[in-house]
Amino acid sequence: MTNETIDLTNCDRELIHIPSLIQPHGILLVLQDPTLEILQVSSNTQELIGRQPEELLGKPLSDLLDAKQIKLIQQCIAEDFESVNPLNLSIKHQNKSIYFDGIVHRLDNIIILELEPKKAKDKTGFFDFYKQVKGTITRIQKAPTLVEMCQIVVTEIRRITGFDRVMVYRFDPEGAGSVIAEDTNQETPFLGLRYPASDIPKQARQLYTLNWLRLIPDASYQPVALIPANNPLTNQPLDLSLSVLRSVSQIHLEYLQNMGVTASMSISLMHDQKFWGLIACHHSSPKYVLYNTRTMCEFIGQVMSVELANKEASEDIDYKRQLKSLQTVFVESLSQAEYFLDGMVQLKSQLLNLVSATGVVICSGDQCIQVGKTPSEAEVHALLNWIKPHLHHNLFETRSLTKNYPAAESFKAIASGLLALEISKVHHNYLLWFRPEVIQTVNWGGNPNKPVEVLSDGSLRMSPRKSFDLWQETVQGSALPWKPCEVEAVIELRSLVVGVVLRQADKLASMNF
Ligand code: BLA
Repeated sequence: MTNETIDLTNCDRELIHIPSLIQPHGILLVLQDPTLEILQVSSNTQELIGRQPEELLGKPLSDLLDAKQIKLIQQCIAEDFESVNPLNLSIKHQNKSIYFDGIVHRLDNIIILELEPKKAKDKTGFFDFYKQVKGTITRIQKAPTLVEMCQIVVTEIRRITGFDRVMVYRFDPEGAGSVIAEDTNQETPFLGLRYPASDIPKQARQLYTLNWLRLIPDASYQPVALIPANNPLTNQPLDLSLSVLRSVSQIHLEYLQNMGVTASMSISLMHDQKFWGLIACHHSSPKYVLYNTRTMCEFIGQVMSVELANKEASEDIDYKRQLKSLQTVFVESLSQAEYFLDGMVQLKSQLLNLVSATGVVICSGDQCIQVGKTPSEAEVHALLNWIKPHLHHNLFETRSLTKNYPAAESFKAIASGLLALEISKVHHNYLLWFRPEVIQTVNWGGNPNKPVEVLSDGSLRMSPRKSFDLWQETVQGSALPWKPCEVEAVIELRSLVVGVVLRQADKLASMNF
């Protein structure tokens, strides 16, 4: 059983954007642009509008919708789709009108129209929407910290939608994630639990950055096929990346069932154009959420995404101020220093404080001065030789050195965290900061090591875990992470110190002369 075989069937490879199936809570129609002839249709039309799919194929859309509605769709096609969705549509069946939210998008030279049934014609307008979200937006903006903002968001989304559980799920740099805010009526909290990166594979993350909201009203649904199965213009499976009804990966449905979740909705959170996390909603019974309500939730997610930058900037504000005043000390002292090593040694306690380190080594030429708790001189020399090819923009940063540099095992207790700065390669000037190991307990929502299943054809697949009960892991060899503001302070220090190094080089050159 090689890793390669598992790789071939792993979660990242599933083509989830072309399942050729939809969820059954709506109808999907593929229309020729601009004639609006029906090219492909989902096979559930009999159940929802009393028409056989075969009898609709090849017909103009006017066979289903009246002239006024057709005109509306034609106008939409000429406009920006996102702003017109949803369309208020109705189809006559046995002298009764069936009302739908029509959600339309373009895919190359075809139009995809999805119809989600609703009880009655929707009369809510912009002002109703505005009234509903206005207070929420103000509260989000006023929240003093990131965590408080997340708490407001989960409470508001739960109030608007009525889900059993609403969470903010934040990704960490490894792609795993933790629940950092929760509002629920369920007994067992998920707050603080961590989930591995493979719970949301790469291609799913990609789709969630295109589509900010995803609704699965009933995870135990029977998928609905498209007729014909392929897009007749391309003879390829229809790309459902932007479809709201796209059928969900079987593995994820199993995952939800194992978790005891019947309905799920998630809203993407983006920060600096990166996928930052999700607002994840669960319900223990089937739950449909109207398109307008979904738009409101999506809008809250977008406002929260914008606010993430502001909240992150105001995090650690006092600490950032402290770092700035330390920098002033460096500017004053270094402007007088003639030699790099002397200048730095005089500032040794400030050097430690600048990044909250417990040890620092100042290297110049073949001399190294150790301050606080650091590895031995010989260990520092060996480490420095290893670091040099691993520097990126003069920096190397890790919170678990043994992962990259196994020789660190012997000194991990005092130096699991390393922040290394190259000041001058030519003059061999380096600063190395260390942080001790902090043994941590990680609370996983179930064992994160996925079981591998052998399928009937002999192939292997990773399967979702069966139990989501608390699974504790003791993590060794890790220090507290370096904060972005600390890394920034070190980068700024470099530009100050480079001046001293140049002065020193000039002085030495003139002495030699
Ligand atoms: C999708 N996985 C998802 C989604 C979430 C999670 C939120 C988005 C769809 C949705 O809203 O339900 C994961 N949900 C979580 C996590 C929490 C939560 C971490 O509530 C924590 C509280 N999943 C697996 C394995 C595979 C896998 C082993 O466990 C693959 C082999 C796949 N997850 C998977 C796939 C999707 C997914 C393929 C995309 C589903 C789709 O959109 O079709």
